[in-house]
Amino acid sequence: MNTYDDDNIFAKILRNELPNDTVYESEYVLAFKDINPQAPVHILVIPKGRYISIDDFGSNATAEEIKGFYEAVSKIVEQENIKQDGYRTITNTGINGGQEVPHFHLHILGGTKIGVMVSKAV
Ligand code: DGP
Repeated sequence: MNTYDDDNIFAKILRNELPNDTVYESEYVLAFKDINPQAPVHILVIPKGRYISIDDFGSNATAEEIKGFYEAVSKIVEQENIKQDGYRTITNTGINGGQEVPHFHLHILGGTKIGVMVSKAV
């Protein structure tokens, strides 16, 4: 997957063609509740730019976009009251990573103890 797919679900959400439950928005990111939550707090943070994966974002995003992304994460964990007790962030990438939506996104999971880091792959 080397070319950004403008028809992916998160691109449609960014264009307001699909609804979402927004918890935070800035010039650089949109953050909304995962449709299939795996924890009491399960938020997806996505850059507004067209990036497929974390490595695409790291290689091609501007310094402002990268800073804006991580500043948003800091604000969201404060806003959602999960900073004190902790939380997990996950970014799935490509086939082996189990990425379903080819627009870079960070899962933020919290509100309870999150289980084992990975299920056994083999
Ligand atoms: P990943 O496997 O890392 O690509 O996770 C994609 C996540 O996106 C998955 O947890 C479910 C979520 N998701 C898929 N479609 C939608 C949608 O239309 N709205 C919202 N809010 N979340 C979605």
